[in-house]
Amino acid sequence: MVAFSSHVQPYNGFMAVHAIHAVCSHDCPDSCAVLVTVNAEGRAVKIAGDPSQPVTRGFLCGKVARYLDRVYAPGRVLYPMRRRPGIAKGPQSRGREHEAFERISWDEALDAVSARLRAISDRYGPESILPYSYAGTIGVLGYGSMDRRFFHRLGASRLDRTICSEAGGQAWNLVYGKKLGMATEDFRLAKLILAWGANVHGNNIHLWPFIEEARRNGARLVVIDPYRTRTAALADRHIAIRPGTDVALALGLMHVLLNEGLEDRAYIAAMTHGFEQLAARAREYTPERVAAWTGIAPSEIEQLAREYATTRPAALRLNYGVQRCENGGTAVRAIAMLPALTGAWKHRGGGAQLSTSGAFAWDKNALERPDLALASPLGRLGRVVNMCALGHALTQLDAHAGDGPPVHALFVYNSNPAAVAPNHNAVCRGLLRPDLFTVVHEQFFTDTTDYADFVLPATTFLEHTDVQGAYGHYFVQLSQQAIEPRGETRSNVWLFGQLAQRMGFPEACFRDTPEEMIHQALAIGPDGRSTNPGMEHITFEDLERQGHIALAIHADPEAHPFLPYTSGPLATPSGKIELYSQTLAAASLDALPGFNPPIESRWSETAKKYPLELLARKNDNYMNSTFANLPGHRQMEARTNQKLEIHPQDAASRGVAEGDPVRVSNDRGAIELTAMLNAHLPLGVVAARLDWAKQHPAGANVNVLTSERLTDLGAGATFYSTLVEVEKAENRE
Ligand SMILES: Nc1nc2c(c(=O)[nH]1)N[C@H]1C(S)=C(S)[C@@H](COP(=O)(O)OP(=O)(O)OC[C@H]3O[C@@H](n4cnc5c(=O)[nH]c(N)nc54)[C@H](O)[C@@H]3O)O[C@H]1N2
Ligand SMILES: Nc1nc2c(c(=O)[nH]1)N[C@H]1C(S)=C(S)[C@@H](COP(=O)(O)OP(=O)(O)OC[C@H]3O[C@@H](n4cnc5c(=O)[nH]c(N)nc54)[C@H](O)[C@@H]3O)O[C@H]1N2
Ligand code: SF4
Ligand SMILES: [Mo]
Repeated sequence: MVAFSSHVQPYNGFMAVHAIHAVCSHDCPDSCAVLVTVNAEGRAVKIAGDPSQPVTRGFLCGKVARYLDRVYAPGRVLYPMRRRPGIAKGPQSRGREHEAFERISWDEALDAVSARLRAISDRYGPESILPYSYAGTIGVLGYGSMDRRFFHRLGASRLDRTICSEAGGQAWNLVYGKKLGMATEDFRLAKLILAWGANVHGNNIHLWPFIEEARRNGARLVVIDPYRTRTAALADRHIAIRPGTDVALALGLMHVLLNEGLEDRAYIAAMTHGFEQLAARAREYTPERVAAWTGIAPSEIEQLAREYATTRPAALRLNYGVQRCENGGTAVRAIAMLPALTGAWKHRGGGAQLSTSGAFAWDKNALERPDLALASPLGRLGRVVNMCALGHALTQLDAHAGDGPPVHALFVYNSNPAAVAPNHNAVCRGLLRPDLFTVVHEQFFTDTTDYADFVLPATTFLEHTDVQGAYGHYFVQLSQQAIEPRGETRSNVWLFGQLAQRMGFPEACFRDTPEEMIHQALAIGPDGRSTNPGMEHITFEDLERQGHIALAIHADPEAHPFLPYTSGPLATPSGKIELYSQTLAAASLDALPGFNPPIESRWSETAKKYPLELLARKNDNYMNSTFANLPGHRQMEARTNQKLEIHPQDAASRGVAEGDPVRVSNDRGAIELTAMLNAHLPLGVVAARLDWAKQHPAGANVNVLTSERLTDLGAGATFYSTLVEVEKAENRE
């Protein structure tokens, strides 16, 4: 364990303390720099933001400010556990998890799990083993390194990690080639900020002070979101667009600004490809047509277009909210084109940010070692299974008949699929299969551990070392281990290294230490510096000393502000910003953005039976399903816990009043919630929150309603394209 700054001070009069530099590893754009104060007994006694980090500037969100409640929670899984003989899988042991499992040693656990995986691989082929992980930690090692090596060497199926950002990511790359965006700190220079499908206050709080600074200097904030988030409530204007209609709005804005000659011809000529084709398409999207889809008045569309095109600098914070609809890929493509038409990228404080992750060129090959698949029994990389269709993969046993065996073993880590995956009922049916072997590496007894054969104890970011980039800023940060792992908790790197050795994999890379792997991620060269593009000035020792180091593009922002997409060539086929996509044309897809209403929307046949559009939302004080088990965090969400928010008119027409129990249902499932009237919702739109299913009296969560249908680009999840009906619960037969 290496201390970042080990200044010894008196604490409580007796004990020595030191502060260690860590990084919040939760799946959040901010990747906060954290200082953990540890007392002489090795216990973390304080967690705070590191004031020296230029973006996260010394404060933490409400969830992580209470992180010690999580690390030291009485419910932590501290030891390897095996399901007791005779205890069936499923929700019936909820609340009695410690009785359903028995404690075993790590040796027993590793032996038993590796033996079972080997037997399943021998019998059904290695692709019958499916890893299931997402972003429990976004540390570079914890997210994907030793685990990938292990599963490649095994020949297991590969998971297509599409549940979050793939639609938007692919869409952005079709337009710009690479996920870059304006520097977060530069939002303070903007005069107009559009937060489009971006709950800044809830999900990206460290951008908020920069927005506030801009507003103190005269900037206006406009929020485009069907839901009145706190961000929207605090904005100068909230445009409550109907879900899934952003493509139409973006094209409508283009229509107006092109009609009025407000585009930047010089920028368009220099930097873009396909302008004439896009302009022709945009001509079809008159404000009147767009108003009919979006529910936004034509005059408001015109005003927004003029304001956006004539205010400089104009900043767009586009987040992943818009791409959780069936047409979400196209929505991101269309919105991303707006700053290309107005030339907003040219001005510091202008442009857009969806993600900054494309700037971090980690050495993924060294970390993940896809070459190890050649040594697997399969002799090649395993087939790919889309994580959004887990229910399908586990229940339709011939689903993969064409490309491999059914899934017989599921290895879950960094994720809680029995809460977060769409079509929850299908997922749970799959997890209940008696012939499915399930291992879960976790910090807590989640919804998913209810279905596990083995539960293995995982560390938190205070208990392991990692290196991290960000998708909301341009700093590389080292996260140092602050405390000894509680109980027998172990990191992802340790677990998969150990399992590989039990499987008899001879490759030396399975014995790499975290520090060696950080060197590999940075591709440290002979002179001690990283050889990754944009990181050449970074050494491990400097990271240890400073905690955070800006990427080269952001090393001296005052002298050389980063203005992405202002010079070429870009990483697109044409080398330019692609308003017309040759890639899509070649795939026989629409090369231009065009509006198609989602199948699950008010315009579809299904809406006759299920007329309400549901937003199955995240919580400001949880991280997806993380924190939902902690009483302090639940208290912070008490207002909306297990509520169904509904417009008063939609409620009245169903005889529903505030506080009534309501049944929310569709063909996939049903859940009982409590009605909460919300006049800020567009008519026909309802909202509910993601929660642990086991927190609900009937063991359900909103994902009983969401579908496994995939987005138009990137095969992503469509949580925000869900049709339901609502009735008073007493009306049930
Ligand atoms: N506190 C907190 N922070 C988080 C998370 C969390 O759960 N809690 N999750 C993290 C994760 S995993 C991610 S991916 C990021 C996501 O960050 P965001 O992209 O901000 O995530 P969402 O909350 O999914 O969506 C943002 C907003 O989009 C709106 N929206 C839904 N449908 C539409 C639509 O059709 N059009 C438009 N214009 N808006 C729409 C939603 O109402 C929501 O308020 O946040 C991260 N940060
Ligand atoms: N209805 C609905 N569903 C959604 C969303 C939504 O907005 N609405 N959002 C979707 C989105 S954007 C995302 S990204 C996904 C998120 O889905 P997940 O990535 O599954 O997110 P979490 O719910 O945060 O669960 C992460 C789990 O990893 C565990 N964990 C944390 N650190 C470690 C570690 O170091 N090792 C191991 N082994 N485990 C660890 C945590 O304890 C936690 O239980 O959810 C999706 N599901
Ligand atoms: S969840 Fe996000 S805002 Fe909160 S501490 Fe972590 S990185 Fe920072
Ligand atoms: Mo996400």
